[in-house]
Amino acid sequence: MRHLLQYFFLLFLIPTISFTIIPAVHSLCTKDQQLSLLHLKQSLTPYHHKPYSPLNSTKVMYWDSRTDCCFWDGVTCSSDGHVVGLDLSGETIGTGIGYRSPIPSAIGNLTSLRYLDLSNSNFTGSIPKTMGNLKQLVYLNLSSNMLNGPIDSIQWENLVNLIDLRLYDNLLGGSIPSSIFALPILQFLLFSHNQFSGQLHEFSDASSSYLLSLDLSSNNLEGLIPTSIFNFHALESLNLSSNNFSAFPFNGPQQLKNLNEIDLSYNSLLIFYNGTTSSYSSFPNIVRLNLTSNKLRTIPDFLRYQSGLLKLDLSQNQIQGMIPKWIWGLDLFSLNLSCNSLATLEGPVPNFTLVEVDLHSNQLQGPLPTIPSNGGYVDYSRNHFSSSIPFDIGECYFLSLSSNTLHGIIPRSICNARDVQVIDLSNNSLTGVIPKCLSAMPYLVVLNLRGNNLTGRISNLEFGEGCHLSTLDLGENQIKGQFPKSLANCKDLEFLNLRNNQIKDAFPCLLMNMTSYLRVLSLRSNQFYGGIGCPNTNDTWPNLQIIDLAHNNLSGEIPATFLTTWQSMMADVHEKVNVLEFSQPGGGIFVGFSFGDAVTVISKGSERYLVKIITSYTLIDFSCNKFSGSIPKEMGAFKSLYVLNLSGNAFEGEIPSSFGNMQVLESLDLSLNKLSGQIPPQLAKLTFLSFLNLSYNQLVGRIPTSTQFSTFPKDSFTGNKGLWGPPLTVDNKASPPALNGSLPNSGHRGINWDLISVEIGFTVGFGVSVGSLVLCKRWSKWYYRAMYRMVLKIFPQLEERIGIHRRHVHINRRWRR
Ligand SMILES: *[C@@H]1O[C@H](CO)[C@@H](O)[C@H](O)[C@H]1NC(C)=O
Ligand SMILES: *[C@@H]1O[C@H](CO)[C@@H](O)[C@H](O)[C@H]1NC(C)=O
Ligand SMILES: *[C@@H]1O[C@H](CO)[C@@H](O)[C@H](O)[C@H]1NC(C)=O
Ligand SMILES: *[C@@H]1O[C@H](CO)[C@@H](O)[C@H](O)[C@H]1NC(C)=O
Ligand SMILES: *[C@@H]1O[C@H](CO)[C@@H](O)[C@H](O)[C@H]1NC(C)=O
Ligand SMILES: *[C@@H]1O[C@H](CO)[C@@H](O)[C@H](O)[C@H]1NC(C)=O
Ligand SMILES: *[C@@H]1O[C@H](CO)[C@@H](O)[C@H](O)[C@H]1NC(C)=O
Ligand SMILES: *[C@@H]1O[C@H](CO)[C@@H](O)[C@H](O)[C@H]1NC(C)=O
Ligand SMILES: *[C@@H]1O[C@H](CO)[C@@H](O)[C@H](O)[C@H]1NC(C)=O
Ligand SMILES: *[C@@H]1O[C@H](CO)[C@@H](O)[C@H](O)[C@H]1NC(C)=O
Ligand SMILES: *[C@@H]1O[C@H](CO)[C@@H](O)[C@H](O)[C@H]1NC(C)=O
Ligand SMILES: CC(=O)N[C@H]1CO[C@H](CO)[C@@H](O)[C@@H]1O
Repeated sequence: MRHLLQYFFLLFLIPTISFTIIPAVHSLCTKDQQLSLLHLKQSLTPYHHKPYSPLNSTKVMYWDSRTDCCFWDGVTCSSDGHVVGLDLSGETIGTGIGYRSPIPSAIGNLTSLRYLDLSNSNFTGSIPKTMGNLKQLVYLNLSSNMLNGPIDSIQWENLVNLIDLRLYDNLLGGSIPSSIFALPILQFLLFSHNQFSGQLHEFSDASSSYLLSLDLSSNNLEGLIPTSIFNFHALESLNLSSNNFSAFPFNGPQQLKNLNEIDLSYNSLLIFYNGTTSSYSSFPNIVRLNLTSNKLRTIPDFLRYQSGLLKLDLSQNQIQGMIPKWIWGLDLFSLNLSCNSLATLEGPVPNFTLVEVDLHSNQLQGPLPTIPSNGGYVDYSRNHFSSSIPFDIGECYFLSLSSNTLHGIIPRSICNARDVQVIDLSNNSLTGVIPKCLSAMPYLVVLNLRGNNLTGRISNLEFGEGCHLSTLDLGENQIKGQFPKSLANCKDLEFLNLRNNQIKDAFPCLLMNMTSYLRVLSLRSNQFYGGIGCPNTNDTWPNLQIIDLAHNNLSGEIPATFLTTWQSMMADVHEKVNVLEFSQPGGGIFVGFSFGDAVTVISKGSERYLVKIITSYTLIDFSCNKFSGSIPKEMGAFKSLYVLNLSGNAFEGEIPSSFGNMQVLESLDLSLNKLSGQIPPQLAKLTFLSFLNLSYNQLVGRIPTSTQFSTFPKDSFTGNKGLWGPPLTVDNKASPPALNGSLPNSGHRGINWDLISVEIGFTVGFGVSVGSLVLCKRWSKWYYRAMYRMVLKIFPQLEERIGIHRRHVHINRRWRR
């Protein structure tokens, strides 16, 4: 700040001149300056090119040789008629049809320029050497173009007046010339998101530098960070994130009194080098230190002297062993040690003041550490903690204890956290009943108690009028009772999983009345009975993507009206892609879960897993019930459905030929019904179909011939009376064979739908399976709120995105700022 003030004059006066004082006097522009600008304009418009359209240019296209150049938009003159400022940012003048312009070297003729902003204008090519002529330059902003090539042929050392140099978000490469770091008054050096490579050399003249902010993030720099980085005595923020640096220096002259923030995340840091115990206390006293995603094996010991530290992120390293006791005494605001291999806590954890503490995905054992009394965000999930949940739970808005081996009951005191938005206690061994007060928490958005041993009656839960739940997951417990009617108050519900319980009730038609947001509904493996036709409802589930009613006692016909509003399953896959690309809701949050991450996961070899989740993301499973009547032909409209399972019911009649329209169907199981007639030849059009089971019906006729059908095993067709042709029978083309069908017997190989469900990530809930892919990636905090809202929308198309990978990486790049 001190230095900012010191340069107040330069910093603020010049823009003032540029935009207010300028053309007070008529006809100021000197002839040579006017010519230089016209020359510039001309070099931006090659003769074979039409002039700029108003959409591309709001400034240059109106430059008119008959008027004074000091009146031209984007141009600023000094009182003696020299052009001192040129602001063409956002003009996108660099773009043409099949043509992109470099920055004209004529720019070097405007030698009085002090302010030059050509940012965000789609310039390509390398930065012209003549830039080195602009000795008066104070600001230079060439950010967000497509400039490439090395920058070391420019005589940077000439630009002795430069205060602010922004080259970020280009494609510039090569090494960063040392001469830039030696510029005497330079304060801002922002070079992120380029392709600079190589090692940084010692900063020889750093001690006379006024550098405040150094951002070299997202490049390809590597090696040791030189000790002389500590010579930039005015430095306030240092961002070296997303490179391949291997070590950060420890000691130095230690003059960095203003340094607040060091971001070293996403590098390959193994050590802080040249540290000795005696020098620990002389490391600059910083406020925020980000070391996420490096290769550290221990918690750096010098941190214990960092009394001013508020935010410390050591997640995604390879830290083993013990969490030292001193870390709780640091008075941090936020501590992230997630995704390491930490095994123990040194001594009992004292009452600490942390507001955000994230220990997830380690191997920590023993009793749960304290849940801080004023905790905001507490994540102890994915460890081996093995106690009961403490009774003195404080206030927090996010509490995850999932995937440990916690036992005992859920204490009622959990409801003391009045403001809590997310509670995740899933995958533990909790017993007892769900405290009724949980259903009355006013701000609760996510309640996940899946995979415990909870008992009691769900009907006891009373969801209040102001219910905000978007996710309720009580699956895989031993809950009894009737479907809670009060759930009708939860109008925002998107995800409801009650699978594998003992709930006994008629189909909950109230879900149809209330929740047009519903995306996922699983009532699988309970005792729901009766028909699923719901009179007196509007039948509106436009967003539904997964409905799993399998293994119940549901009966009757599937009314066509039940299906006709499931627009999400009917959407053209391409339509959906467009929606996603151009109208993301809550764009801000999206940045946290960037597609870049997902794509990275893929490139690191988890293809199968991820793709499986993605491509199976819309699902209808009505298997193992007592549904009867014919299969509604309306199902054929589900153009984006991936999995359809109607097996083990009493469906009769023919397979609707409209099924041929389910373009992306991957898995179709109609086995163990009473279907008759021929297999519609239209099914041969289902080119993505990789699993088909029509066995044990009463189908007749020749199996359609197609390359797709020939890949299915015999088992797909057995148990049908009159079915013939390959793969069932040798194709002698002469006559249908004798009956080959028989009733199901012990030899029948049923499909293990549980397994398949696991594979599509539903048994474990899409949150977790998707989560585990990204959990140890960039973020986890937005996991619930962002994920649940968006991932379901995104994932079916992600595969397509991967196809056009490059474009998205690009979009991503721009989002990240
Ligand atoms: C501008 O500079 C170019 C070379 O960069 C030179 O050829 C040209 O004559 C100069 N034009 C004016 C108007 O000074
Ligand atoms: C920049 O150029 C690219 C390629 O010519 C074009 O697709 C893009 O729309 C341009 N950007 C702007 C902001 O004009
Ligand atoms: C370019 O950088 C200058 C100097 O820092 C700044 O004033 C200007 O706002 C920047 N332009 C854009 C479009 O960000
Ligand atoms: C450092 O740069 C990265 C990537 O450019 C950015 O995501 C991050 O927010 C920056 N860190 C700080 C502390 O500004
Ligand atoms: C990072 O540097 C290490 C050596 O320090 C090298 O083995 C590795 O390949 C580099 N990684 C990338 C992505 O450049
Ligand atoms: C850092 O340590 C290396 C050897 O490990 C040594 O050569 C170098 O001089 C040390 N630098 C400083 C500044 O202490
Ligand atoms: C590192 O952490 C800081 C907060 O301490 C944050 O501002 C920054 O964005 C993080 N960097 C990255 C690359 O996420
Ligand atoms: C921690 O806080 C609890 C209740 O707030 C208190 O009973 C206990 O004595 C405290 N422990 C320590 C070590 O201060
Ligand atoms: C639930 O309890 C039963 C016996 O009561 C036990 O066999 C089972 O392992 C428990 N399940 C979990 C997830 O703790
Ligand atoms: C749905 O709402 C309508 C009108 O409010 C009501 O008549 C009907 O009983 C409701 N149906 C169910 C199943 O709750
Ligand atoms: C059905 O929709 C209409 C308007 O679309 C609405 O007025 C009515 O309340 C809805 N009925 C139910 C039961 O939700
Ligand atoms: C020269 C140039 O960039 N022309 C583009 C101006 O914008 C219109 C419409 O956006 C494009 O069609 C031109 O190609």
